[in-house]
Amino acid sequence: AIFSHLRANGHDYPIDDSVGLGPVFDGIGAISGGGATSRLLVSYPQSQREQVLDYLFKPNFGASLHTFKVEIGGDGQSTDGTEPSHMHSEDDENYQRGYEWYLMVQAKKRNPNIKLYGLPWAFPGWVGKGTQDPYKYPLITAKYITKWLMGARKYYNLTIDYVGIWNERPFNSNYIKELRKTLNENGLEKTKIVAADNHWNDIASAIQNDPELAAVVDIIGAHYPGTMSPKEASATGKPLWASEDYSTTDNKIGGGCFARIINQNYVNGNMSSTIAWNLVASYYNGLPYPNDGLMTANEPWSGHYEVASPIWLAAHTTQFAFPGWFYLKRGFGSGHLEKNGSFVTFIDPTKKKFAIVIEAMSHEHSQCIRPPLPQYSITNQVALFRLQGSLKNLVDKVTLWRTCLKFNGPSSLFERIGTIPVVNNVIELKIDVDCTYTITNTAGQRKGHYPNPPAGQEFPLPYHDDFDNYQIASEAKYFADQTGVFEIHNSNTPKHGRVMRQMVFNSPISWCTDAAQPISLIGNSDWKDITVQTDFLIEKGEGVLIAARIGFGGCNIAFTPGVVLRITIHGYFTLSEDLGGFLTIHSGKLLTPIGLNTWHTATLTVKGGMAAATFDHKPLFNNIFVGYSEGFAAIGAQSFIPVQFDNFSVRRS
Ligand code: 147
Repeated sequence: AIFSHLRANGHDYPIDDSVGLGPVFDGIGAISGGGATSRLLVSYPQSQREQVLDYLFKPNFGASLHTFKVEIGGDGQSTDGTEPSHMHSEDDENYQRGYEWYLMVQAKKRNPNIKLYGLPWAFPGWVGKGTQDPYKYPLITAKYITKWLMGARKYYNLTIDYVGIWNERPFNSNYIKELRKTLNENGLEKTKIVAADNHWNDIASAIQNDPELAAVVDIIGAHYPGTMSPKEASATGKPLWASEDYSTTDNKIGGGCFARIINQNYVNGNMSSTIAWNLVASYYNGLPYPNDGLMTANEPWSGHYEVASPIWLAAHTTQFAFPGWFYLKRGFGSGHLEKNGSFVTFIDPTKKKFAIVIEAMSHEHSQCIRPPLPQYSITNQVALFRLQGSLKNLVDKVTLWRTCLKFNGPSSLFERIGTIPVVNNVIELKIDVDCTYTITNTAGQRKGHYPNPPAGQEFPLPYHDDFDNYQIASEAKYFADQTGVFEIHNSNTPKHGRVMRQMVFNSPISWCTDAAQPISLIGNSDWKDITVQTDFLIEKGEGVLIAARIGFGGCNIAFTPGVVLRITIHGYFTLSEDLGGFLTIHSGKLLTPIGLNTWHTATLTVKGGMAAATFDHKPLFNNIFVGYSEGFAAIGAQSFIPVQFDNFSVRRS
């Protein structure tokens, strides 16, 4: 009688598996790559690096991700930089490059059940034999991708659970079949194919019209689906995933976005997995999509990082339900709330454990980067969740966890509120706007915490690196390759020890646009008055670049302004105001031709509106007016050639 009064104020929602279960839940995940999004994380001091990895991957601690998707590096620009391929050329194979291997190992170490998913953005040029088409020789591409999965198994004992086709670019049915065949021939029958990491309709209709394709595609993955999927996609009978989504600044609105799409991708679009781009924003703020991770860690020199709200909104699902559990059907445990917002119920295969995730995000506090979010309004409300079927008479209390995003004060993030009674199989919950709740009869969840990391700090100057203290084939800390790939290798001159070498000798099959000049950035996008110095050696080809005030990177790298000094083996130099070298403002002859395979030293100084340079410690020019701009320091090459760098430094001028 006491409760009948309260119930009158609430809306009734049956939580009922007696009508059958919904789809299998395939987990919540995040992407490293697409591209170079984790670049700075791997240069963190070990303790902070491990802490960040715990916030991301450790079960019952933070985001506790179920799926980890990584870029299969392709030597090309893929958003915030390039990632190295395991095969720079046809006869090259190396499984020590980059940082995705390390991250996958660390993810698995924390959670042996985490699912791994690989997807290429760019491909090395040889895969298309000089064309921009990775499907021209499907068998070559299939073998190239299969080798990456075999390398994961052989060198790291990693099983790749899912592999994709070509990020946000056309798929090719013939290639997908060839990939399946090649995987199978190499003992990778269990790896599932996700297609095609782009739109719904093209892949859905291809599957409908081609039984052989239908037989080899395991999952349809679409990007930024705006929580919707078309009938054509469901009609294939394949699991539907938001295989890339989110990409929103990791502030409270980013948290709101993530909470809303995690639930509504299922409620509206029948999707059984949501994967966020990106895992952790570990790239310079001056690069595209700053802070679009689940959290930010882009100051390896200070060790500072920020655990952001999306971590805790992920936890509302990830710490309570697991891949292999089931969604309850829409209308019987999942759906929209009466006054907007949504709820999703997960049940484990034994039908004894469950979790209900409720989000009540307002429109203005949950907009994602794309697509536009149709207008709606939401008010506080009371829900009465009525447990039926297997959940009837199962428990007399449940635990409540809550996040409330506050836009004029501190939020409460992933708080364990306590237990609430289940009375006559009804759970009553007061739902406030901009809050997310999880109700469960499971235990073990935890809001993980480490003492605050060190305070943030600007990139420290003066800066110097002789590249001697690195593993072969790794990347020098803080350098962010934007075209080409720069790796640590032994110099052919013993006194130079280890050096940084440009390793891509043909232009890649680009995902977006690579510059004609390999280039690696370092420092800060607002540096103005600096001197950049480096030793260099040209093994082959034209020339080397040393630059300051590089304005931007990412997919616009080819068009960046900057102050760029080029030195060629023929004994000439030019100074231009852009990377492309179209805006040359000064040029001249060196005192001596430099030739191949000899070490030289150059400096470029910018101060106020002026630039100056030295070559082999003698002045090259002084007081050339370059205007007032700001940007990163950089080193690079005139084209895709092998060049080496050593004793790199930046100081204030
Ligand atoms: C995606 C890419 O797959 C990611 O690598 C990353 O670039 C991410 C950033 O938001 O975006 O690509 C898209 C880029 C633009 C659109 C959609 C996806 N768009 O404009 O609709």
